[in-house]
Amino acid sequence: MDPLVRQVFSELHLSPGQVIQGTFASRSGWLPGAGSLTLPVHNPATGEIIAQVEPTDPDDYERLLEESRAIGEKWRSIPAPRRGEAIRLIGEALRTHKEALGSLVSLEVGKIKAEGSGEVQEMIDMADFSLGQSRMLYGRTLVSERPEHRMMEQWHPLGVVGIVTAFNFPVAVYSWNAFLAAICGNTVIWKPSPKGMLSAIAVQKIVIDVLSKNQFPQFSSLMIDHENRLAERFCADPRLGLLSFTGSTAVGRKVSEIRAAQLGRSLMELGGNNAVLVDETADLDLAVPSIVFGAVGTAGQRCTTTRRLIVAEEIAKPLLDRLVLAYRQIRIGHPLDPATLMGPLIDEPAVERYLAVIEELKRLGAKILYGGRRIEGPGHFVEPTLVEASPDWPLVRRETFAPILYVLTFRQFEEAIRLQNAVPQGLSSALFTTNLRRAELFLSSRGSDCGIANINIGTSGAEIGGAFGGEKETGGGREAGTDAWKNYMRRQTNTINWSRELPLAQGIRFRVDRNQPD
Ligand code: UN1
Repeated sequence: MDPLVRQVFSELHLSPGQVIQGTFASRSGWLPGAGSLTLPVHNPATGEIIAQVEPTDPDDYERLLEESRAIGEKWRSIPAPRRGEAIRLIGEALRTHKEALGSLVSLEVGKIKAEGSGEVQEMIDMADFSLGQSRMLYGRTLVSERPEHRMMEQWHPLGVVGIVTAFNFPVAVYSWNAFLAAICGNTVIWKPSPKGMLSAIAVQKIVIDVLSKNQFPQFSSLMIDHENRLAERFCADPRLGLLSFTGSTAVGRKVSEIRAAQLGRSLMELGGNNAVLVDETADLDLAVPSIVFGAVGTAGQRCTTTRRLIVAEEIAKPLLDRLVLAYRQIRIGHPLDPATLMGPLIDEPAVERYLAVIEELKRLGAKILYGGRRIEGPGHFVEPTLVEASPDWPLVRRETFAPILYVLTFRQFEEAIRLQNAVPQGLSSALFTTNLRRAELFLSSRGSDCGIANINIGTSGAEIGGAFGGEKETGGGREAGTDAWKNYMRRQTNTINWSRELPLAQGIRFRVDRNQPD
């Protein structure tokens, strides 16, 4: 085993060479899996197996649910600012292990080290944010229409919150949900993607270590699923006060239907098809690096990845020349090599989906300006691809989780906005311009229809302080910043009568004269 991997494993208490347990129940601790089944963890840059994980025994599912529910009764009776203190301590532990955890994320999902560490920083930021929020679970006092009555709103926890996360942000998305859910008084059960399970286990170990050292209840449980044997049961479980799902639109749609059928709450963060618009007044020194980071960062596997470039005809040539030059300099390689700017795709099926799109583009006669090939050798590497496309092609409307950037052009600015909005997804969007009127139009109700709309910065790399999520097929959910905490709570309206009368609302008179026996 590589010395770095050994060091990362030992710092994060993962035993190299031994099968790692993948189930943590809040009271029973780590549970053995069922029989001899183990799941390999691959390094997508080399194809090597770096660990073996024992998935959750389906027979343990009930125990996970019931223990989480039981521990929730204790957890929710701890005052919210104390719960915030638990999250602060987790944030401190994440600071200590930032480098090791960042490296593990890079090793497991192939994002470059800077992005792996950036993801852990996103968790630390979420911990700080949640600590502050734990003192701000504000309800309102309302004026009553009746004399000597007081009304107020309170927020209460939902119970057990289910969190399903995707491989591309194997740890940060847990923190968006779990840290806020926890300060709100919920317990959580986390089902990570099987392609990001080792990072999830490492995070779970950090969390439980902090909680047990500080005598806090274990609010976070983990289950590693195999072939979706537990996922369906989990998503359909009416005992979950909320199911937060991050993943593809296709799966999210199914999960949403199951939840809606039982009127259960869900929080959806699904696919994006994000565009950068560049008008003829744009500062290309800002636009070029933003487009490259947006399209190539995380090898095009972010939900916020820039997938469409919508550029004014008169500026297309200079912009594309600069982009091709920049693409040529992108160092592709092992994600832990500091010179690398783009790592591998997550697995072989992802490479096949990339190649299928390239084939489709060739059939359509598209002009590929850069890239379009797989890089032979070990690992799942492909070239970042820049291609002229037509907005009418069905593949431009789809989200392909790969570094393929479609270039479209426009003449009128209104047309650019129309193109931006003409896809089923609505996550992130950006406009590069120095024209104030266009900037404001883009952000107005006649502009971008996305949950995120930026001026002179790219589509990806959002800060946690803003609510994160999008419209249409992106699912409508908002996570992380501003008032996303309300997702994890139920609202209760209280009316308190401190008078000696019983006036009814709306002035209704309803009274029996005698209601006491003589
Ligand atoms: C995702 O790809 O699921 O804004 C999340 C960003 C990151 C989060 C991406 N902060 O790109």
